[in-house]
Amino acid sequence: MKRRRTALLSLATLLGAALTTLPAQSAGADEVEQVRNGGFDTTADPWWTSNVTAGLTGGQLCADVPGGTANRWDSSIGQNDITLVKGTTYRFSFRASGVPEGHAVRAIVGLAVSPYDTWQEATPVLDAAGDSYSYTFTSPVDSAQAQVAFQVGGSADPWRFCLDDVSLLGGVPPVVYEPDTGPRVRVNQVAYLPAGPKNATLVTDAAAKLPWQLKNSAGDTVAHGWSVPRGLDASSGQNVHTIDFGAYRKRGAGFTLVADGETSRPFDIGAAAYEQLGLDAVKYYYTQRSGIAIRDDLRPGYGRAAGHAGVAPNLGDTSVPCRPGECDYRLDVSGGWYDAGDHGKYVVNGGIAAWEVLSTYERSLVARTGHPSRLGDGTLALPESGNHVPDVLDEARWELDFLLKMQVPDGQPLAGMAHHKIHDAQWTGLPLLPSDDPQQRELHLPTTAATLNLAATAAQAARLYRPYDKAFAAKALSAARKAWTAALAHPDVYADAADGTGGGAYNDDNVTDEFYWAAAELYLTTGEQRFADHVLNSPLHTADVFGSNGFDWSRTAAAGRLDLALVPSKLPGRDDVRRSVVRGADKYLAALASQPYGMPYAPEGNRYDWGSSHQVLNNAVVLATAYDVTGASKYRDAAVQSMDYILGRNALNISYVTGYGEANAQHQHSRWYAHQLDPKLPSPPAGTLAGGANSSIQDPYAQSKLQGCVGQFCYIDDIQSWSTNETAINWNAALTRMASFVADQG
Ligand code: 9MR
Repeated sequence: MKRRRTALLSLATLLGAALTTLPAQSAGADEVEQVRNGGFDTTADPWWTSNVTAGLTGGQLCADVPGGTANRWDSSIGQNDITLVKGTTYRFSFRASGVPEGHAVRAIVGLAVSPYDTWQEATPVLDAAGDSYSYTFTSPVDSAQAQVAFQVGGSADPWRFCLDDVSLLGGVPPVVYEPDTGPRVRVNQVAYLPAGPKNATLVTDAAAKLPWQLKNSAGDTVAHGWSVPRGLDASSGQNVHTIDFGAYRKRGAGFTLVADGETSRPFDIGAAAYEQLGLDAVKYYYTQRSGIAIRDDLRPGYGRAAGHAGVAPNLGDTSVPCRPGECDYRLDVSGGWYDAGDHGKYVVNGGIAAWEVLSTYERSLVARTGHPSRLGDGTLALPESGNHVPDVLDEARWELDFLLKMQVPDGQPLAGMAHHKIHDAQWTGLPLLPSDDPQQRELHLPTTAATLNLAATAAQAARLYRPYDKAFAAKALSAARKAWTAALAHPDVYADAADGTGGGAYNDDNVTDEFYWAAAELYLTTGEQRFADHVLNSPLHTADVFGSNGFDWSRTAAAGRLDLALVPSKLPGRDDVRRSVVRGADKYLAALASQPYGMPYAPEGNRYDWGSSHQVLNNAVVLATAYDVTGASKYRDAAVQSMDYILGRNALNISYVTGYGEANAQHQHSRWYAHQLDPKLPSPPAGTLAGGANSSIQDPYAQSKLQGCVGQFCYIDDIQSWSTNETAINWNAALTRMASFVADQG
């Protein structure tokens, strides 16, 4: 499927649904069959086949599918000339079987001609006995060139596919998507710290307080009390109570909380899960690496060939041209981390992600509760483990080396600036292993924002790697200085907002914050007056940089401010800097107190932003930093409590971290953790954060399920939903930093 950035579609796209959904009304009278001869009783007409050997067998169409093809669409069966009417709801159903078992068919309703848009797709895994499948969707378009197709390619071995009873019934009633939110008692499904806060949220219509019981794994009540009614919660549209069981401090596993006749999902009281999460969140980056084979012995189930290492069918990344007409050199920009579920590599997002991973380590060096050994050599099972360098630095180095390669070489126009990004010329489909990507890779024009990301992270790297690799530290610092000078000379070169084909735009027309952040990092590393002057003269130095949406790749001033507060320096007025972080934390503390789900996130107009789960975490980072600065337990408790929302205490009763919590996100949008589309591929590794609720639901799949969603409900754990359910290196960096902080409080 092509991935697109679309504006919100009209209401006509509303209400597609899959097997888990419920009819909203009874069937109408005008249901019209769109498929001809879906029964295959006497003939296969007018079905077409491509690269299969097909014939009628016992009233069904069976096809021998050859092995050795790469893509699903390399072998297929279909019917064209189908007309779809925009706003009409269709039920697409069929019966299918496969031998040997375990092969999948990609069943689509889409455009029969380029660009082959798909409006409904599903990829069920088939068994030998056969099963019936049914999906309902509403057409977002009028088309007389639609097709129904069954794509069966992509298997190494031959197999046999049989199909029957194909139907596309128009005019059926729309269906309403109902997420399965489990028990109404919402808890952190992973763990509460023994000495930490313990809160839960109860969804109930009751107006008056209700009794609750905390039960241990044997079912004995170990604590009890009363809920606090909180009324209507804006973030979810639910009536809720809160439950505080923080007085209970004994360790254990398998606790549940009971209230209003409901039993919560189980959870632990202990710190062990956070020590593991602190590792898994960083281990995530190894399997995001480009340019190196991923070793299966280090990540069982995740081994794969090197992606974009200059080996066909890849067209990159060892010698990548600019887009046509934009430069006349090529760069080796191999390595780095893939940004997200796509194969793109973006300096702005790579920069902030590397910063937050490095800052996790730097915090552990300077904070009173820091334990640098937690991420030390040998902790992350990397190829570099055992080299006497902390593993977290080895991992970040993989990205830093790439960022340095993105700098325009001496002698070229804009020398010293950084190319904004490198990615495929066109969006690729899912699933697609990095090593199978056949697209042309291209460098996009340098920008000031990318240049300052490079300056900031390379400067930070210079001070952190100095004890381990003096040559690299010196190289990084000189690249940072060069980038800074180039950014001053070209202070307003912005990425094109329309440059979103084949990769994200990551455009940002305000780089005052990137200048501030880069100056702060350069100052902290060098102590030089000119960088101090830039920091002190920046309008952002005294501004409130802690907004409700938190910091991210486009709002980077907080990165500078947090480091100026934490990393020792002689900056005049440093106490004011530290106080400003505490004032920011006070705002997040107030937000958390106002939220019955207890997260430090209350976006304006209740509009959850793209990647909201990492914004919750980044707001928690400000709380954590206020604790590091002041030692006041209210900030530590609030930071720790913020994890509850991420790990299940939320309206959907889901943990946004793969592998953590009884119900956790597992289908994040990714071209290679695409288990949902191809059973031979893995799910995302444990410790992968999903983007989370996003009120703008930019992708068609979310639009088909979530129209009209309220705040927290704007999320769906499906691989097609790239606007609510992607994985990304900057988001996992926020998880890295917070998981490490919480582990340190255990
Ligand atoms: O996280 C990014 C979000 O803040 C932007 O609004 C959005 C549109 O530009 O892009 C998001 O980042 C995506 C990037 O563009 C491409 N790789 C996947 C990223 C996560 O979805």
